[in-house]
Amino acid sequence: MSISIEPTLPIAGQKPGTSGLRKKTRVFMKPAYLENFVQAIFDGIGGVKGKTLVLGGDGRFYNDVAVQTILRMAAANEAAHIIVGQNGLLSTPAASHLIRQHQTDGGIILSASHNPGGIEEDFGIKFNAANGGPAPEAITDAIYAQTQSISRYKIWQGGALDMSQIGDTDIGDMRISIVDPVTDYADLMETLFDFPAIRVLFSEGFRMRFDAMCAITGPYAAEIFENRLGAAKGTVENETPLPDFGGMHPDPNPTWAHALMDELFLDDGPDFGAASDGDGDRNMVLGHQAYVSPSDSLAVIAANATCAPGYKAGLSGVARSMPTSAAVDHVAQALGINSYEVPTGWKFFGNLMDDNRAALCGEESFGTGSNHIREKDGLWAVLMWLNIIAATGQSVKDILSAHWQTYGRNYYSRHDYEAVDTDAAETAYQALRDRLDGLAGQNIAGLTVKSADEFRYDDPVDGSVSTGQGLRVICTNDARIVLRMSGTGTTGATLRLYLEQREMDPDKLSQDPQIALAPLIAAAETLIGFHAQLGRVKPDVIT
Ligand code: VG1
Ligand code: CO
Repeated sequence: MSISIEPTLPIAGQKPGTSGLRKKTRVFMKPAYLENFVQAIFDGIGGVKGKTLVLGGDGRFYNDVAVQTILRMAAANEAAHIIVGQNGLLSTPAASHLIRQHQTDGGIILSASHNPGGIEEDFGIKFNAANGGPAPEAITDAIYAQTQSISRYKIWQGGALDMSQIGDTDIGDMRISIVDPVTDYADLMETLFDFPAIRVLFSEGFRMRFDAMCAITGPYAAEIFENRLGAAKGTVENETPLPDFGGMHPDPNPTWAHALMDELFLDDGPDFGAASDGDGDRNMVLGHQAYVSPSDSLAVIAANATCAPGYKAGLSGVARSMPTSAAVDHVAQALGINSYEVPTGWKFFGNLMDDNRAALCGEESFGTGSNHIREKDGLWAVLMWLNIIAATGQSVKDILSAHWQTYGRNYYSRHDYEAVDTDAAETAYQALRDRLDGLAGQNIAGLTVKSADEFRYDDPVDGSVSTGQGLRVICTNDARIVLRMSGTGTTGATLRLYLEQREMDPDKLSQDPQIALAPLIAAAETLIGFHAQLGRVKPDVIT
């Protein structure tokens, strides 16, 4: 085989964000852009000589080209074995599972997740470690350092590889195993959930709609819901993954999955609805005329997980990202288990799961998962809800109301201001940051501030410290305002405002969250000035 060593120069801006490196696809298509970053991954993890990696992506535009490049670079860097999904496809949860199942040295996932795809949209790449989880900051920092000093990359010169046939092939001394992307993952789900009980539910006429949003979960969802669980054919819509996701924005939330929302709120709408994102790690859960906020979903799952065979022994602990509502904390307290609070991004849950401190984790951004893998897992969450419905015989709406009656309700909403001018966003963020120390005791638009700080995380397992993880303003009436800058956007800056208000009065548990949170929304405007300072009339996305 012929290996060439190509001279190259560092390319600015290859710093991984909340979840890998995400840029416009055209940026990734520039000469050496992908190659530099892949070589930096290899060098940043101490080389890949003799190692085994998993490789796959969500099928977005450029996935196929990038898979070829990465395979040829892995061969030139003397990797021993690459396990790759057929046609270069793997959902993020399936990739995490394969890394663990085959005990590989890690994996490379090609996705910009919930960001739109296509030549004019976004592409991304991230490295997952041997535990199956997104690389922790120590590794992403090492990769970034390599991008800043890189002088060469290695690539095998050869023709295109056929990714369509399942089986093994070799390039030089490196073995490539092309595997079915769905089967192992679907098998894992069968070990965790009560498939016979869910099958009975469907056989009795339970109606579900799953919107795969033309992204990676279509084939997984069709196999699991329709083939293995007997849901009616056509339950899964937008089933075929497309390079541009059919022009859709594959983010499962009420804004981008509005067609599904509309259907579930019809008088004769289905009993249950769900959607997933570009790479399959997010989920939105809906009942007939009921929307489950991700923070509530986490809490309900924590309270009911023992319904599912894989969790019948109980949860060792739970964890949530800082901006996620405290609803799950109240369940943890009742169960007598620990609840951990980590920064935004799934990579922070890995240590807690590896150390068996947390078995269930969640983020307000439609991410939920457990220690069955080390990524959030959209279909897992949907199956958990189906299992809970089958076990309790209750509707989603009834499960939610009962939960709030028992634990109280944490009204919650996130307001996103997207593509804000970067300097203006940084100025607004810094202005609040500068005021934090003096806020305690102040009255802001009628609310009294109890404490305010910038979140930092001291990892209890490895002692690592992560600073600058979002601004928190906590009020005396069990309310909270959080402000963060997104680390996944690719255009300007995205400011995320997180609002939370706890309500214990049993007669006030079914309000519209935007109304229940109105005083907080007003206080946030006074503090941050989205309208007054940034000229934004309303948020771009409300979840
Ligand atoms: C967002 C979410 C965060 C999530 C991340 C990756 O990050 O807020 O909770 O972990 O996306 O999800 P940010 O930095 O933009 O707020 V995915 O499904 O895009 O990998
Ligand atoms: Co995702």
